[in-house]
Amino acid sequence: MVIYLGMRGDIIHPGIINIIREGAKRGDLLVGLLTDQAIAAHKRLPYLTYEQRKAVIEHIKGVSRVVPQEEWSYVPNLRKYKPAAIIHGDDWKSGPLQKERNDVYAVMEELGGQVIEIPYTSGVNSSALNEAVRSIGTTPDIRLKTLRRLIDAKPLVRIMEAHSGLSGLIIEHLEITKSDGIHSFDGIWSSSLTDSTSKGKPDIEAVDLTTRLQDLTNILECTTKPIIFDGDTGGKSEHFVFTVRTLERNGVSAVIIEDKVGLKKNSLFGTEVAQELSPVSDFCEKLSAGKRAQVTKDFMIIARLESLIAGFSVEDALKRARAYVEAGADGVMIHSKESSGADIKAFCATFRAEYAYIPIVLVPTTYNQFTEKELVSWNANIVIYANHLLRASYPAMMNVAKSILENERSLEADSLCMPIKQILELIPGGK
Ligand code: SPV
Ligand code: MG
Repeated sequence: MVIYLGMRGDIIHPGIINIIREGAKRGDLLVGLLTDQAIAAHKRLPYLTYEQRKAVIEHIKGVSRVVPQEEWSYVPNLRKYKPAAIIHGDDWKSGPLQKERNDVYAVMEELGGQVIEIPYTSGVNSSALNEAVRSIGTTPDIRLKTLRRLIDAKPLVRIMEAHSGLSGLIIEHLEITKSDGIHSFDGIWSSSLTDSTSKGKPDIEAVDLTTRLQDLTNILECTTKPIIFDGDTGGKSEHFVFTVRTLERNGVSAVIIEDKVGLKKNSLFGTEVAQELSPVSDFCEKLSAGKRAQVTKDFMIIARLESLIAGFSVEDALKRARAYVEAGADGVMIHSKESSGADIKAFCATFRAEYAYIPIVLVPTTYNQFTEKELVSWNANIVIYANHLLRASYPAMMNVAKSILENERSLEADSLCMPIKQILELIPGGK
């Protein structure tokens, strides 16, 4: 008889071996291995890919067969494989898996099968193990690949700007629990605007690439999540190929370059600043040179369309997007200052009708009334919150500075600040 066991299979510990042994004693153990898609809607992506996890699990003694479990719920697979029993640790009687447990009982009763609950192996704390894995960090190779995995696994990949190690740590660790699971940021935007602003410099490619990369190193050193690098215009093709190789070597997942020429100016400046677009063929040549230069197949070069910023039409953006995809772009970012979102929405609809699988990146700074669910309905794949942590930090610092000036002491400002004890504990190893 067939016994079903659903699992993530990322960290193998004695508790898992015990449940496999118990299952195998009772029949042929069918492992439903959760896919990236099944996990991503509820939790952080596993460290290993589905294929890597499968290769491990199918070689564990007692496992008869491994099949994908494509949903968080066990129910679809139980209906599909109709096992005689499902086996699970009894820890799901309380906590976040209670609903899944109730659903499993209902479907097994319907199928005339059994639910076997095995006492949870004490001394094994999977949250602690997960935390330990996180503290080991990552390798450039694993980090680099994660962005493509996330794009495949999630309806929308949520990226937040970091301009320092500290802001990177917020993105790395912040998690909130909502009714549909744990929400967190999936990755990091290395923004030219916030990086240069944090140095008191204008966003005009004045902070050179070497300095940008030094700042990026601070973020790389204290985070594991994938990084998308704002490559400005990419410079000349000859320079861009070096940028691509350097980013790739460091484990950055993607670079976005914009089709502007002349002195680069931030796209969100007022209309008084004229923005000049690159000739299509020059930009295509730069994209192709970058694609030829990359070593892995996973690194992504994303073409950023500035047509709407420079006052051209959605049709112009589409024409350019077609050419850029033809030249090898792995994705497109469409930008706009328009607050209604109508131009972006129109672009996305036509682009997606023509290209079913090329990722669309949106940066809803000016049209921020739309929720992530709405952006998904427009066919976006990645959302970038491009400057918010930096913009939040400035007024916070300003208030404290003003309070100290006004009161001629820091007592009143103290409640606006993080307690000293907390800041000492914030960075691991700081004590
Ligand atoms: C940045 O964050 O530097 C960007 C996005 O390029 S924007 O500022 O919106 O142009
Ligand atoms: Mg920028």
